[in-house]
Amino acid sequence: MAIARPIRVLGLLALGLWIFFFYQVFGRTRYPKGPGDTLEHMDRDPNLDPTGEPEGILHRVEEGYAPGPEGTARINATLLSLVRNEEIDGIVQAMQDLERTWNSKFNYPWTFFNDVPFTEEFKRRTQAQTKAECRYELIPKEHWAIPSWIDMELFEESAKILQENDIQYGSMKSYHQMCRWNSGLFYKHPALEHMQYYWRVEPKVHFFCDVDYDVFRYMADHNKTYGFTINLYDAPQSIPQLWPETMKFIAQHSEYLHENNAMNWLTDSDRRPEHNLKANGYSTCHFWSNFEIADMNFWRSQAYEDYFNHLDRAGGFFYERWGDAPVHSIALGLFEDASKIHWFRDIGYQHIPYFNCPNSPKCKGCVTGRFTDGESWLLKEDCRPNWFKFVGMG
Ligand SMILES: Nc1nc2c(ncn2[C@@H]2O[C@H](COP(=O)(O)OP(=O)(O)OP(=O)(O)O)[C@@H](O)[C@H]2O)c(=O)[nH]1
Ligand SMILES: [Mg+2]
Repeated sequence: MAIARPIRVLGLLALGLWIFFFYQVFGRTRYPKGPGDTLEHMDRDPNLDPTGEPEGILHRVEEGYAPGPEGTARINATLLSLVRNEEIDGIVQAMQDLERTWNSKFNYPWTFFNDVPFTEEFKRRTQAQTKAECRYELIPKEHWAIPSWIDMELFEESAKILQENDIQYGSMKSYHQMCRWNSGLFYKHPALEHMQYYWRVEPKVHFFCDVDYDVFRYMADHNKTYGFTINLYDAPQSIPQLWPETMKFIAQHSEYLHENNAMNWLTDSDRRPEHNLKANGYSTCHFWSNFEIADMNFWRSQAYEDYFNHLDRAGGFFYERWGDAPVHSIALGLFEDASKIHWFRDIGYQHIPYFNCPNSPKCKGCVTGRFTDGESWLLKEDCRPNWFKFVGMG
């Protein structure tokens, strides 16, 4: 019996819809659901181990952390945020998380930076989130401006290539300026002249775990330079000349290499050989710098100053999209004692789409050991196992 053509078409359409429906429900690789999801990428995820506070001396609230001059237990340190007026909701949310889990106990000041003046609304709403002092600082023009030696035509051409390679924000001028400022200028702002440590906070990030000790004094007491939570691979197309330029610098300044450096970590080519290849010798693994707790004396050292100036002159902050994360990470990996780099495994953290979520009763709102809540391909961006292997944890 012949079936009329419109009916056949409808039948086929219905069948197609059913196949699509079943594929959506059962067929697609779903995003990772929780504990153990990243295990295929490493033998054992340390985030699944019960996590407590770090060992050694810890300074607690009882020692005197009230807001104002009574808070004498505080050291020279600040929470630090480069942020736009339009991001007010995002920074308020991030402040609420960090105040709830940590700073309402320790009352470290917040310092906000912007390339344009902060609005009164921004000041009012951010100050309302904390008992601690808030400072609002304008970035000097000469710190933000694109350097005179950058050829803007070449920048525009390069931006097109970055865009073709799907490099996020590659053609956005201000993004390049932001990366350069975060790499080599923020700690030169007069408002930070007397500050030694900072904790960098971005809008919309989340903090999940109660932290009951002074993390800045932890850094000082344990002689730590840099603290991180997440390690990621970078897009090699954003930094093809970063490692070659770094090698040129090292050839001229071998005296800056630390004897206990992390060169083996920086140059790993076992886990993602094609990344190392495309980045010309650098694994692209870096400390994800939207979270960092660090000692600015390292950035102020002669080694880092010379390194930053070398990179700045080479132009890659504009002709490529060198981020402050790989720049900071490479400098730390080469010029610092690797034992001064600390994984803050106990600080539950999220910047979309990645997490650090420890196994601890102090944490709420994240899934223990979950690395991402995005698509499953994001898992391969995880390079924490490289660091764990390097420091002998994995
Ligand atoms: N004042 C100011 N802040 C900026 C500018 N560009 C970026 N920032 C801040 O710099 C930080 C990093 O910028 P983001 O846009 O978050 O960059 P990202 O983290 O790589 O990208 P996302 O995945 O979109 O978060 C954030 O704290 C921003 O608020 C700018 O032009 N002016
Ligand atoms: Mg961000």
